[in-house]
Formats: sequence, C-alpha cells, structure tokens
Amino acid sequence: MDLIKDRFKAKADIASAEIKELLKEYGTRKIGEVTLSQVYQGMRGITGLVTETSLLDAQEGIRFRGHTIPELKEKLPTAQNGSEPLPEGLFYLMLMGELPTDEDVAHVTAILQRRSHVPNHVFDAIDALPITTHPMTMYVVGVMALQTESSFTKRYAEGMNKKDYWDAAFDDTLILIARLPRIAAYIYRRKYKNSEHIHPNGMLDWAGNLAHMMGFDDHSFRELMRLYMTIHADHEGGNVSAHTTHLVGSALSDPYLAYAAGMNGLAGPLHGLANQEVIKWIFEMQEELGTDDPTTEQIAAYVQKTLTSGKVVPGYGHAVLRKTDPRFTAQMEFGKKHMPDDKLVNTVWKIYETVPPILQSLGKIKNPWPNVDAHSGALLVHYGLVEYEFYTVLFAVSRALGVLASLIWDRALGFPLERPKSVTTDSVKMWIAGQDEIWEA
Ligand code: HAX
Repeated sequence: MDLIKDRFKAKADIASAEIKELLKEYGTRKIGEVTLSQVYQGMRGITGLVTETSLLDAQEGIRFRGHTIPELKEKLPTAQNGSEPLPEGLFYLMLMGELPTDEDVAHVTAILQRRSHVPNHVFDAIDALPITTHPMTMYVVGVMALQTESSFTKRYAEGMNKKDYWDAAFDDTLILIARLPRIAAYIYRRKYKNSEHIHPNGMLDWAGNLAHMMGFDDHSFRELMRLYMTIHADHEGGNVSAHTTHLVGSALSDPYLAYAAGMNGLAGPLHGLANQEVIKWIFEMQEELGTDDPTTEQIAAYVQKTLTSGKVVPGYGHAVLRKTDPRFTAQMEFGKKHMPDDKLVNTVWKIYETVPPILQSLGKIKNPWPNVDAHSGALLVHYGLVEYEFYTVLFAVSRALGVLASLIWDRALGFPLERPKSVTTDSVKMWIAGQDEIWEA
C-alpha cells in the first residue's frame, strides 16, 4: 500500500500549500450572500465546505474530479468480460485526482482483498440484535463494533503528531472499505437467508465479491453492483451523509466513528432510505390497484392520493439538482440493456413520464425530476433482491468510497473543527430591530 500512500502524500502536500496561498490572498473575499432564509431553511446555497472528491452541478449532475458518470463509464477500468466501471477505480480517482490505470485498480483491489477479514466480535454484535432490527441499524452497529480496530484512535492516544493524522485516517479507511461488503452481506444472509453465510471469493473484485457473498452469482448482477457502487459513491460535500461524516471527523473522531455517524444520516427517508421507500410505494400502489402493470392514468391518480395525504413522492426532488439525475439515467440505460421487458422497471419508466408534470403543477417544488433512488430498487428486484429494507445498506457501502476519501483529504489538509455560528429567533428579532449585531458575533 506504500506506493499509493506515497503518491497521495505528495499530492496532499502540493494541495495544502496551494490552499494556503489562496487564503493568504483571497481569504477575506466574500463568497455568496447569506440571507435569513438560508439560515432558517437548511442552509441551501451557502458555500461553506470544501470537498475535493466531487462537485455537483444543478443542471448537469455530479462530476467526480471533473468526470461525469457517462465519462466514468468510458474511462474507468472494468472487470474482465464486464463493461461497468469498477468502483475501486472511482475510489482511486476521488483520492488521487487522476484516472487510474488497470494496474492501479488491480492494486487497490488487492489491498482491499488483503484487509477484508472481519473479526468475530463484529458478527457477535450484529447477532446480539433482534432479527427484526432494520438492516441499517445492524450495519451501523457492525461498523461501530469494528471501531476497536481504529489505528487513528490508537495512535492519537499514543500522542500522534498532527502531520500524521492523514496517514492514520488512510489506514483506517482502507481497512474499513475492505470489510464493509462482508458486514453488509452478513446482515443480508442473517436477516433474510436463515444465517446461511457465504465465504468471500478472494479472486473477485470488491463489488463482485459483495454480490457473491450475498448469494447472487449472476454475471449481470455483479455488473449491476459495480455500477451501483460507482454511482452512489459521492455527491459532493453538503448532503447529509457526506456532511455528517466530515463534521464528526472534524472533531478528530476516527474514520469508523465519523462514517457510522454519516450512515445514520443516510438512513433517513429524505436521504438514502428513499431507495426503500420508492419500492415500498410502488408495491403498495400495485396492491391497491390490483395490477403489476399500472397505466399512466392509474399512476397519476395514485400520485395525487400520495400528495393529498401529506406525503412526499419518494425518489423525486432534490435539494441541489434541477434536472433528471444522471445516476437515474445510468440505471435506466442498464435496465434497457439487461431487462427491457421487466414490468416493474417499465413501471418506474412510466412513473418518470407521469410524476414530473404533476409535481411541477404544484408550483412549490424546485425540482420535479427523479433522483438516484427512483430507479435502483426495481433493478434489484429484477434479480430477486426483493427485501427492500436492505437497499440503503448497499447505498451505504458505496457511499463509504466518497466520504472516506474526503475524510483522508480533510486530515491531509489540516481542516479544523467545524463550528458554524447559530442564532436564536430572539436574537434575530433584536438584529431586525437594530438592537443587536449578531451577524458579527
Ligand atoms: N413529493 C412531494 N413534495 C415534495 C417533493 C416530493 N418528491 N419534493 C419536494 N417537495 C415539497 C417539499 O416537501 C416542500 O414542501 P413544504 O414547502 O410544504 O415544506 C416543497 O416541496 C419545496 O421543497 P424543495 O425546496 O423543492 O425541496 P427540498 O430541498 O426542501 O427537499 C428533498 C429536497 C429531496 C428532501 C425533497 O425533494 C423530497 O422530500 N423528496 C422525496 C424524498 C427523496 O426522494 N429523497 C432522496 C433525495 C436524494 C438523496 O439524497 N438520495 O439519497
């Protein structure tokens, strides 16, 4: 691993010096105007974070180190006989800022394989939970149990020099990413397959092995996992899971603690849990309508009913995006290639025709278009992965690649404790009445 570690360190030193220069010259320049609405309404549009791994454009969608999803599909190495990008390659790209060669990706795969052994106490911790526990709770408990392995925490206790924080974060990250597929697959087999566990296959890539350990050895399912793990990995820094990981990490909580915290955020229905909510919503619609092939008129009526009962239409809308999510489109293309006649997948496409004009007509929704979660479940159901409560765990395994690559950068660049200013409504009222100067506090 020293090879990529050294390469990374060289890059981090250059970037660190560059940022220092930038701040020396432009540090006091105002970027953006913060309004009272922004303060009260989820800090939308406030630029207040640096995340090096990816950047989200409201119209175009996500770019990973400058590369769009269609570009990644062309440029990242694939598995032998495969055509989908290997997520190890995306991890390398996010970490190093440059596209990996086939050898670089093979190197990362080998690092992960060598570090994938999960200690037994992690399984014991998961087994201690009732079988009815939500898979995301089991997952976070598993990650927390693995925290006993943190070299960041151990080295910090031994008096680690702050210059070495990135190095310890690097070690923890590679071990954590290596072990997450095993933890996820263990939860799946425990909860849904009578605890009949499947050993890892040391010859497989990271995502292929996840598919294998879950019990899906179909070639196209492995390909789906490679695509899935790639497109869910990162969405710049302000989303709940990325921001939480960054925030908790800023207290020098180790990567296990920071990532587990972020995944608790991913488990919320407005964020990553939306992928289970979409399929649940479609299954309920099918049951109510008594058909697995609803017409667009039937779907439209069901959408209206959802809205009238004060619920959101899951899988639609976004805090930043203002167009169809390219992660949705990538999955749609996968569906067209591998399962063009699947009824559920076709229903997802009919929902895509039906929902945006209805949401648009409400006049208040800033983005009526589908996000990543609108499509993923239907592809999984096609292969028999019908246990939708598990879907967010897959999202979480993928998201580790982005948020942990970012966390290494946070430590390499010496980012400080995050501590924005908050106000009270009383202080806001006094500020409005000209009796206080809270904004300068
Ligand atoms: N269905 C119904 N109403 C919606 C809606 C949807 N899909 N999307 C937004 N709205 C509503 C909001 O609830 C809000 O209503 P109120 O003014 O009554 O509170 C109004 O429209 C304005 O919201 P917005 O500014 O357009 O959207 P936000 O930035 O506040 O919220 C959300 C973004 C993603 C949370 C929102 O679109 C939503 O709840 N979508 C459904 C859940 C979902 O798919 N989440 C996954 C998002 C992607 C992601 O993180 N994946 O992991």
